Amino acid sequence: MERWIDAKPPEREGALGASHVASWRERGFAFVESFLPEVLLAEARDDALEFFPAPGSGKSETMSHFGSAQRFVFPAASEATNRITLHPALHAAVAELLGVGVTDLRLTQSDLWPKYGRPPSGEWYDNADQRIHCDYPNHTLMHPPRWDQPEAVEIIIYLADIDDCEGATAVVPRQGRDDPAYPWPIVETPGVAGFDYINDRVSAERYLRDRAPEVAHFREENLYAREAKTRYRFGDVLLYRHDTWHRGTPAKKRALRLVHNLTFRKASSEWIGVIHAGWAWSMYRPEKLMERIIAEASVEQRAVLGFPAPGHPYWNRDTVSAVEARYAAWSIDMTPYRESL
Ligand SMILES: O=C(O)CCC(=O)C(=O)O
Ligand SMILES: [Fe+2]
Repeated sequence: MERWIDAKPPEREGALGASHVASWRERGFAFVESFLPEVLLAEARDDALEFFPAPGSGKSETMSHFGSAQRFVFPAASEATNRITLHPALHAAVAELLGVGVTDLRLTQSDLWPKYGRPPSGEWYDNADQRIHCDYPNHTLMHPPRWDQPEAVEIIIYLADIDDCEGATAVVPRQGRDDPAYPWPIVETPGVAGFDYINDRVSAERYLRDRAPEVAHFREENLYAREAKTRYRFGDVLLYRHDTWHRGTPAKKRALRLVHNLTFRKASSEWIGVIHAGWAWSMYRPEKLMERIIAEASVEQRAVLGFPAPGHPYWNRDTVSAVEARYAAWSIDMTPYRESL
């Protein structure tokens, strides 16, 4: 029997509200109806449709399912995806879930991923029908701390509709402290603790049945048997965690499912890496996009990119003037930093 979860609206403008926060903290995810401007999301989708080969065009086969070949990595040529990445409503939602201020968030992922509807090939890295997993292994050097001390928020913004694309995200809602689906540490999964990394569900579970039948059994009984699928609409947002069991499921044949994937961590969790080249790397680009973004951003938005907030020990008269000199050509306003000295 398939289980489905429907997105629920945020409690009010500017706040997810207590029931979403409780869902994220206890069940491992919040599934929220679109709370970002529709026109902005539509612009991001259109930018993506312009770039990615149309399904069935014969060119989509060359496109990896993992990311956008750098095209939509922040800071991207797509202004819309940059504005989503820096959107105050998104930052407020993440801060609400983690229980910290916005200036204590750090961006560690922002990319737009295509998923083309194809039958699973069964190859180990095939992405069509993913094995159930947690995201922490390729985000952090460590292991997530205990459940009640979450460090990061993983985000999928759906830029497509399930009726057109299928390909729901399946999640395993955690049921309390003693839930057998959520033992600790989290090592019963491919790619961790010596198991080979296998993405494809059928191959991964076959491998585990062979190597570690008790692990395969645990996964079958506790994870796959309990997964519930997001009935997503355009703009809905799935917020989950590095320790939430979940997986991507096959997209509809010949469909192109677009999603914007983001991660924010707590500033203090330095062991969670930026999964892209880093936000300063693009400053070599001739168009000087990142310089402009920094100069035009708010103090909070800059902090999320790792720019020290006013009052941080980095700032003194010298550093305020030097950073001003670097960004003056884009009219940066250093007043809040200067006034905090
Ligand atoms: O595409 C999805 O719905 C989930 C993808 C996912 O979990 C992953 O690639 O780690
Ligand atoms: Fe994942």
